[in-house]
Amino acid sequence: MTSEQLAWKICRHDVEITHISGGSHIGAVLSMADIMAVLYADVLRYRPEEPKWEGRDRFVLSKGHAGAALYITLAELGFFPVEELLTYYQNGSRLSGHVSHKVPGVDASTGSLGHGIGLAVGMAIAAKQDRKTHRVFTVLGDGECNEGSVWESAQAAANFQLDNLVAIVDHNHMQSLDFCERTLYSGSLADKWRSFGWNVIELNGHDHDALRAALTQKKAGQPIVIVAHTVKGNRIPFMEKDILWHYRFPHDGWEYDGAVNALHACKPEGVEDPYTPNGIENPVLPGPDADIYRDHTAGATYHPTWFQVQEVSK
Ligand SMILES: Cc1ncc(C[n+]2csc(CCOP(=O)(O)OP(=O)(O)O)c2C)c(N)n1
Ligand SMILES: [Mg+2]
Repeated sequence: MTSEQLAWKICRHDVEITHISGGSHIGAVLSMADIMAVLYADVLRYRPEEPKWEGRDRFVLSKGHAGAALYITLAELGFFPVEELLTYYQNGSRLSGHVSHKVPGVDASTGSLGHGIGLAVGMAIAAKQDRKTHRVFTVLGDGECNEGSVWESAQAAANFQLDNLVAIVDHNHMQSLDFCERTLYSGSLADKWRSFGWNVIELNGHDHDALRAALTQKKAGQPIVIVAHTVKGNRIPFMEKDILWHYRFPHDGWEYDGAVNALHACKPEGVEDPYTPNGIENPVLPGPDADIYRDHTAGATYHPTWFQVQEVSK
């Protein structure tokens, strides 16, 4: 499967399993689908039939609320049956909303923001001490970077010269209730990581070629951080940059139908939709009172003019 196909599959399953379960974090998954797809299609070393294989690269989803992105990826790659995805967020399922290490292929349980990167740093130190050649990758949220523990970890990684560690920050400018810049503005993320001694690469987090090139780089003696500029809710226009879709799930009617058809409008060649193979005929359309028309971000203007958001916050 190509990274483009895998990315689309992540989005399609995401719509389905949040819809069925009434579970959260659809926007956070859509934001990082391309990052996960390039990592697992082209970069990480792993063996689905042997999830604990010693030589595997480690992956920690520090923004553990987007667990569906990891579960879907692992299922699509054969770590466990794809049909199990339909149990996501349900009572008794091992596919808990926040990532669980009980799922084959998951290296660490996460969900308490600010903790995953510390685990990744520990894994990278251990690999060096044991003279192992695997690498450690972790994905953080930009809101998560408000956590002090992120910066303790960043400091330690630079101090221990962890060139086997790669952090990717999903820089979508949003967290759970508002823009990052209006919640706790803390300056340029790239500058901050640079000042903590990391090798910083900034790129478009939806550009697979740029991601591939960056994720395969190595610089002796320095950890790498990729500040990936992304759009929360990417690929589904009515969800993009709308904070509502941090927690909301696609309800029956125009929300689900519209999400499915938005994905069908950008479906790559050679990929099958396991739920609605041809999209939805005669989709329900939003009525005049639909939430889609409401402004959920109090009039703030988003990227590329997001600096205006800082003005609002002063
Ligand atoms: C320590 C901690 N505090 C609060 C939360 C609740 N929470 C879940 S997601 C989220 C926002 C995260 O924003 P960001 O890191 O930017 O992730 P995004 O969804 O935008 O990728 C918050 C505050 C949490 N999971 N952990
Ligand atoms: Mg964010």
